[in-house]
Amino acid sequence: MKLSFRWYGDDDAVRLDYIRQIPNMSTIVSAVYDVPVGEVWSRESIAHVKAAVENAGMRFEVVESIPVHEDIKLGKANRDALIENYCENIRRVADAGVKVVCYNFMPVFDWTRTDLAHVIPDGSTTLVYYGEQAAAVNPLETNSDLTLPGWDASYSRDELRNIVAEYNKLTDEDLWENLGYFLKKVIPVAAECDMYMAIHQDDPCWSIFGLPRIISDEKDLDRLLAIVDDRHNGLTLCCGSLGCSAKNDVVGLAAKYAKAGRIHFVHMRNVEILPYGFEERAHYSPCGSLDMYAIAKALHDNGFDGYIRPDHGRMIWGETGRAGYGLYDRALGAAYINGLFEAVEKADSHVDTANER
Ligand code: DNO
Repeated sequence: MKLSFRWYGDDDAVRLDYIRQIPNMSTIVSAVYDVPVGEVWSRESIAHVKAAVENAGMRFEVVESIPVHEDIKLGKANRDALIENYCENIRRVADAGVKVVCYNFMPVFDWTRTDLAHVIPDGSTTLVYYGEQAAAVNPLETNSDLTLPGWDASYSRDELRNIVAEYNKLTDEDLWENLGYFLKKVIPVAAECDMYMAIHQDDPCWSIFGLPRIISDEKDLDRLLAIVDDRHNGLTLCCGSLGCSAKNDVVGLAAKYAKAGRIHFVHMRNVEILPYGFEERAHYSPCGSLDMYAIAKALHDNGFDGYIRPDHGRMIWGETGRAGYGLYDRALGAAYINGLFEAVEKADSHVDTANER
């Protein structure tokens, strides 16, 4: 397991030298943020991120994300040029030493919550999704000023409405077709550069604001992996995205896809499933619905040796900042991940030693 941490570049209030002080922290997950979606990243900007990370004593080996332009997802006439730009970005980050690219294929809105600072009994604040609040934060139908770090803020409300109107004409099957078209062009380039593409599941793993969403469960993941049956077409296993629905057995999925060699990146996060939605919780298993030990063991036992990062944290100890992406609670998550993996690895080596005796 290679422990990693997401960093939003020079504008991130969380400093690289602080991240470096988390035990076992080796890798920074980042991206180029100064180029509009769909365009080619300059080699200078990529080199800038790499140098900052390396100067702080870590490696820049995971990109999260190279965003997929909406016109690719919509299958529009200009998609070939946009896909060529995407491929060029893969080549460029590969040249800089990046090994994994995380991306998603969610129409318009990336991860979505209905309250970014819900106070829980211990006094910390967390991100929640309550079904009954979803309509109130729908930026298409309300004046909600909700924005999340994953949303592309460059669209005006009218532009959003137009794009959504285009998606409304698309069926799930159309979206699958557009994803297939994209993968058949991108994966061969990734394979050439030995870059592991790692799709992120829809978060939450159901349709929101009436938009199609197709990467939500085991059947979807099987279908996705079969489109191009090559290890370079792989997954970011996002425990919290899959785990916010009881229909997904995250431990079973971790075991299955790790065994197949298709998980290249893991987001570790615990959530509490509620009858009306879910709440993000501290990473420790008893704090939520997921068995984080069992997930770590399933990954380890099935040969996973890729990158893991703690996912969103609560805001604790008075910290303020980017929703889900403060330092303190994510650092606690990272320390916990270290503990889980030390336990499963040592338990294994003790069994081996006992067998040898
Ligand atoms: C949320 C993140 C997502 C993720 C993208 C990948 O915190 O996990 O925004 O980066 O979906 O493209």
